Amino acid sequence: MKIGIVCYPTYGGSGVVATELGIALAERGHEVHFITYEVPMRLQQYQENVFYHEVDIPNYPLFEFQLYSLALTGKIVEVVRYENLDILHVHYAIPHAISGYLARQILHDLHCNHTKLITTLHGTDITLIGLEPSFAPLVKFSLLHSDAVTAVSRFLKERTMAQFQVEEDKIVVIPNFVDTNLYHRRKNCRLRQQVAPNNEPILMHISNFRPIKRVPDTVRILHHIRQHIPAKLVLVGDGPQRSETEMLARELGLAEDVKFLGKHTALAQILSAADLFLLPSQSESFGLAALEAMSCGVPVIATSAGGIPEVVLHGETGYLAEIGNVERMARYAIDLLTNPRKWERFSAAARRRAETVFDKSLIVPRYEQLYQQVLTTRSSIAEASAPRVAIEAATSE
Ligand code: GMT
Repeated sequence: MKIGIVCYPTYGGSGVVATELGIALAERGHEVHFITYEVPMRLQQYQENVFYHEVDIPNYPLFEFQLYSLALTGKIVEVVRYENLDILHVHYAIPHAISGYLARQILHDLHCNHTKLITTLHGTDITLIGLEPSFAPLVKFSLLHSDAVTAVSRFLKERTMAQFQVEEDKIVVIPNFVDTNLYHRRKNCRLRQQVAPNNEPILMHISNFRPIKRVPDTVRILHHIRQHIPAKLVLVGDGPQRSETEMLARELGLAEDVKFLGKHTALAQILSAADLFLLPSQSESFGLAALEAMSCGVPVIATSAGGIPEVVLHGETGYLAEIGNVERMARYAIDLLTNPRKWERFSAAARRRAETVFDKSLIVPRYEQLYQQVLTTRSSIAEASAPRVAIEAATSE
């Protein structure tokens, strides 16, 4: 198949999943065209069957705000038309699903109407930004007019159905995946020796440091743990809450025990240094970073927010606590860190769950099947008979 992938290329789970999916599809012999405004972060090497089309966003004095969605639409039209794509797979509803829909309407007028539109929902496009009154009707419209919609967890599917009154059979759950051959625990990790010279246990967190991740809670958890046992915390990534988190570490006298590594791509090596992964999020549709940690044999201590319980099994591959309950998360961490046999059991179970449930060899074929399925059904866009009632309902919410 010839597949176009639209995603946010920079830091963020949706772009990571979209890029890894594109690479995996290319490895399976499909021709994959990425349409993004920057080379996707995880697409740093030459890859057979992969092509990259940059969205050029024109600057003009009249446009006080850049017209990304329209520039993207124009690029999609060009690529679909001249590369003759079968599938256009957009990741993150806003504005990608709308740009995809608009592009397809334009292509229809150009007598190019065989391409199917798939939308994958990742999380905040439904749970946060998608709720904005100015965006909600657009999200609903784009879901109704996609040939297929996927969600990365059951939680996200249910939330979407409830929020946008979308029919159950409109959304297919295809969970995120990990390459367990790449994400495995490496021995003799140098980071470990640098951060914990006295072999202290290492807690780790990886994210884009947005408020929804509650990164300062990782420092509060360390603070509680250190009242009982020594430990270090490694924070990977960058974003709005980094300064606040650094300040908190200094205030609590933990500046020497918290290492901020900044943004990194060599996550499998870095994760190999960790004894526990912390994910104290306020909301999380899936928690890809937790899955990558589990694949490296790192048990996860997280909140029970959103789709996290679908990934991390409480009492088996990690522990879950209420949002903000840093004392409880610290107690769980101490329990695992002071009980080596239990830690070994959790570590092995985490790795096994990644291998047997979320390995890319199990999940990527599910996208291929979905593509095949939509390719054999009639195009829905040509009719353009939008279910008006549903759209009006979303507008009035
Ligand atoms: O939260 C992020 O790190 C970025 C965000 C995105 O859409 O780029 O991530 C969402 O998608 C990821 C991949 O599907 C999920 O693993 C994350 O749970 C989800 N984030 C939230 O729901 C907050």
